[in-house]
This record gives sequence, structure tokens and C-alpha cells, in this order.
Amino acid sequence: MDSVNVNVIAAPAVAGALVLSGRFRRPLSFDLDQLRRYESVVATPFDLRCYTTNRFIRSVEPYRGVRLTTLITEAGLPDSVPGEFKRTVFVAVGHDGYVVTFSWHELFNTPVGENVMVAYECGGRALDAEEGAPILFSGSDILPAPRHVKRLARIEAHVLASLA
Ligand SMILES: Nc1nc2c(c(=O)[nH]1)N[C@H]1C(S)=C(S)[C@@H](COP(=O)(O)O)O[C@H]1N2
Ligand SMILES: [Mo]
Repeated sequence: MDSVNVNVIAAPAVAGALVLSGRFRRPLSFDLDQLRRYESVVATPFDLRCYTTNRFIRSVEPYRGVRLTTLITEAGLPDSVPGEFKRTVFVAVGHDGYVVTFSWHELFNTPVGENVMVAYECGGRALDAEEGAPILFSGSDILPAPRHVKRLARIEAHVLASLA
């Protein structure tokens, strides 16, 4: 795809924007308009249901958004340490501090990753921050609510090491 103008940022706090920080080649921040400039994918409609309680929350029309892998690839992962990507995890943080995780393998080496998106549109209508935009959504999850993060603020790349 064509390269897209994004902000290369130094600090992890940018009001109203999604920030990719941590072990990336270049930390980036994206506002909703910048997210719209990337190749988009459309999700299948689904029922939002809580993992903890199995509570039905609501039916959700198809989301449109950019794949999380597209944004991670744009920020780039370092290659100075051989194989480091295989123990990298991505921590997604909502504006309220709500946190969920993804592994590199899950995103880049399983079908799950093809359906993980940062959504900015639902049922053909643009979402604003009051409606939760940008929303992180993992479309292959059995119960979608936990990894349906409203007002996604940050994606952090962390490299894990064995505790031994
Ligand atoms: N930012 C943010 N997103 C979140 C959560 C949260 O606490 N913060 N909770 C998740 C969980 S566990 C559930 S069940 C649903 C609740 O969705 P609702 O607030 O629309 O009922 O939001 C999901 N997304
Ligand atoms: Mo939940």
C-alpha cells in the first residue's frame, strides 16, 4: 500500500489518539482520520457477550476498521535480537486503563489475527469517541466482549523472557 503520513512521537500520551509505544522501531500515534487512510476490513456482525457473566449485551452491526497487524507493521518491530518477535506480546489499553493481551503468534501466525481490527465505523456510520471509537475488536473470539476495548488508547509491545 502507499505510505501514510503518521506522527512519529516520543511520549506515550497524546490526547484522543491511539499510540503504539514500547518495543517498536518507531512509536506512532494515529487519530481517527489517520486510521481511515489505511486499507480497511469489514467485520461480520456479532453478538457482544461478556466472558465473565455470559450476559448478552447487544447485537453489533459490521465494523469497519484497520487490522491491528497493519498498524504494528507500520510501527515496525526491531530485528536486532534474533527471534525476539516470537516472544513479543501486545498489550492493548483502553482510555480507562482496561487491559487485554495479544501474542505476536496469535496476530501474525494464526487466523485470529486476520480478524483483529481497530474499528472507526459501524453499520456504515462513523463512530465518535462517545460511541467508543476507536474500538479494538477481535472477531474470532468465542465471547467477544473482553477483547472489545472501547476507546482504545495504546498498544504496547513487550518482549517476554523466561522466569527461569
Ligand atoms: N475501555 C473498556 N472497554 C471494555 C471494558 C472496559 O472496562 N473498558 N470492559 C469489557 C467487558 S469485560 C465487557 S463485558 C464490555 C461491556 O460492554 P458495555 O459497557 O457496553 O456493557 O466491554 C468490554 N470493553
Ligand atoms: Mo465482561
